[in-house]
Amino acid sequence: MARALITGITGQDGQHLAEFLHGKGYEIFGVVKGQNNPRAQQIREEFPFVEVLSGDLTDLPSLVSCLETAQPTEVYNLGAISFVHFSWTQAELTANTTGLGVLRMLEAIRMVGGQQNNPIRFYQASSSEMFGKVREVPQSELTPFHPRSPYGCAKVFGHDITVNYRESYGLYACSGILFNHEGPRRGLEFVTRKISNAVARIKLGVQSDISLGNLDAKRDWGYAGDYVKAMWLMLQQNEPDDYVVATGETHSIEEFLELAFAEVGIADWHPYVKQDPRFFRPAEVDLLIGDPTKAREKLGWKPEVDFPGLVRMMVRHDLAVESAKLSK
Ligand code: NAP
Ligand code: G4F
Repeated sequence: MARALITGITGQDGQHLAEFLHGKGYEIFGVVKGQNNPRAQQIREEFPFVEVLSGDLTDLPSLVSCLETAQPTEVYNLGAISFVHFSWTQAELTANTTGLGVLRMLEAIRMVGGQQNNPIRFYQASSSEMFGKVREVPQSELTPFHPRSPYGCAKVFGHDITVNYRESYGLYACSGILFNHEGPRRGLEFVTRKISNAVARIKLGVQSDISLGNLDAKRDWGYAGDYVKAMWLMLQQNEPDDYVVATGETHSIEEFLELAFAEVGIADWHPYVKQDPRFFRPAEVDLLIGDPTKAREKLGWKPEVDFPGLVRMMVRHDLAVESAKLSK
């Protein structure tokens, strides 16, 4: 039976991936950090088919122990400090977790899987943030990196060390360069969910406005449920490789606001949106738009949910959640 070990199981992608792999009949092990992580219980309740293991990307022995217990055929390294703005606040922690954490997992795989014909297939969650101040439009697997945040720098290290271990040790190691992907499981700190949640609360009269930073930034936004399928497909190929996963469309924060407010019948969003210097970044990534040609041609992958569908899904979800809270 196929066995998957997932770091970042308590995050957005970890939950989608666990659901997806469960549907494919995998035995699933999820790594949870901390001595009493409150999100571990949520995983046990919502995903009873996941065996929760204790581990931390900053602690090599714990990763070895997780691998020894799970004996996985596939490892998905989704764990990271993933909030770009936060990475300026705790840059060293970000480098240690998001960057060096990848190296630790690769070393753990070498230790447990053996040096020759290592049977463990490895997926690294690389990011379009690595393109940063973009050198070309759209961005493909061949576009040079120019990260703009401690997070982006850490992801470049994680990406490069994954490629290096593949080339040095013949590991089956893939890196998915995923562009922004969202959905109802997105953390409230990220701009899309912050907006969908606020729009729902404004519609219900429990919040008056929303404070945001730079509204001009453009992102290639897709649906997380579509993107975890691409992760899995990468590990089912004959040869390991790196792939851009994106929709090939870009939209501004203002466009997201427009659609989100329209979904609850508010035609003009401007009176509800304030700008606050706290939410601007020391260095911004102005424009991201991916070229997913390779993923489409070699993996047969394409996104199912489009931009209006994504905004609608998130706003409707948050409206239902916030309404339920009010009726309690
Ligand atoms: P997320 O919701 O923020 O989840 C991050 C996960 O990492 C959480 O489960 C978190 O655990 C875990 N984690 C943090 N520090 C850890 C540590 N020291 N050891 C082990 N686990 C740790 O992120 P996501 O959106 O699901 O993204 C998944 C991965 O894809 C991340 O690596 C992210 O950088 C990358 N990525 C995301 C996107 C996107 O648009 N979503 C795009 C490109 C790449 P706790 O819950 O305990 O904090
Ligand atoms: O939603 P965001 O915080 O996502 P960001 O920075 O693009 O990073 C996400 O996508 C990356 C892939 O490209 C991942 F690697 C990473 O882990 C994460 O999942 O911000 C999006 C844009 C930025 O330009 C930001 O400046 O929205 C702008 N923004 C404007 N006001 C805001 C806000 N972002 C946040 N989080 N909060 C605001 O109030």
